[in-house]
Amino acid sequence: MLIRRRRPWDMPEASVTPEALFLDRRRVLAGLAAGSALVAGATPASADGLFGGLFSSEKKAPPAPPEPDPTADLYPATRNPAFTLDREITPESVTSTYNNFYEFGWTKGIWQTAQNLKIRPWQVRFDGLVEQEKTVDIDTLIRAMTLEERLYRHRCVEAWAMAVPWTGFPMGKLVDYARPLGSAKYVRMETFLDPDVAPGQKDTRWPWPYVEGLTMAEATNELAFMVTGIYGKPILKQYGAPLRLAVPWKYGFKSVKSIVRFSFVEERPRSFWEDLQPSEYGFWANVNPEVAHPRWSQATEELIGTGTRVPTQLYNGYGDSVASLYTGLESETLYR
Ligand SMILES: Nc1nc2c(c(=O)[nH]1)N[C@H]1C(S)=C(S)[C@@H](COP(=O)(O)O)O[C@H]1N2
Ligand SMILES: [Mo]
Repeated sequence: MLIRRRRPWDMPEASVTPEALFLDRRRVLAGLAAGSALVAGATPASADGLFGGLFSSEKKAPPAPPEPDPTADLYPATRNPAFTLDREITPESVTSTYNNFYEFGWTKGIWQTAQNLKIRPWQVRFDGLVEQEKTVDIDTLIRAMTLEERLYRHRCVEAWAMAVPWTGFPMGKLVDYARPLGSAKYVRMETFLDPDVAPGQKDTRWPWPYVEGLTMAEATNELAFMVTGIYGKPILKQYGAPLRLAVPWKYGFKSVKSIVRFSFVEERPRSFWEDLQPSEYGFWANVNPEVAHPRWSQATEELIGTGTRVPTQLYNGYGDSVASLYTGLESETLYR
């Protein structure tokens, strides 16, 4: 018989998201050995005592008013008719209060804590295999691009889904701007690192900063989209302002938020979730209803805010655009 005893660092079941459920034991011990302030200073009696003070905002509320944004004049951008959907857009009141952004906490209700993030000034670094490494101010970068709106599906590996109107520009344009060398095989993307504003980053059991990667072919696919806005306005902090990725044929964890660095590299980058739990989260992470996550089925998905479930689609419905990226790669773990 398997007896599962609650350890002091376990979260109460109801507030645990499947992505964060495991916390591999080696890391827990490593965190304890390192004397992580979070663990050392906590009241061991309950998980609420451990995390409640940091990650407390679960209540539903309207989105926070955006600060004056230096690029506000660029919104709303023209909708690109090539990217529309057969399902309704999820309301802003739902998507702005239901987020995964572990830098700010373990629950879906991190939107208030995320308001601590300072998004100006914001510098973006381009380095690695490029003609010339450079650091660019976010507003300079955004104004060098032509913004457009696209309606995209968004499917989390936890089997929930949304449909959102992103504003941004194709990642292919960002790759052109970076001027990578022919030897570059992957783009590695990194989120900011600042434990003073992002309490989750104080927990040394996690491999911060958040890292993700794409092959050059994926990054330059027409669907890969750099997001700067949503609902016809500059993007709010909880969605990953001021610059995030949207790769809608992949599970949501690939769509890295609040990016500060793009590195063009020869070796496949090891991403945040892959580093944490390689048996559950891989590099490719393409949506596939027939390949279950080790702990749950991916056959259906909950449409957040509607109370209904619908069948999951292969490549989240984007197979026409992306299936050819994976021919010849059948031996890889493409769907996790
Ligand atoms: N830096 C960073 N990026 C991230 C995450 C995160 O925790 N940190 N969560 C990912 C996951 S698991 C999902 S499902 C999406 C959620 O995006 P949303 O909150 O805009 O719906 O962001 C992804 N990007
Ligand atoms: Mo996710």
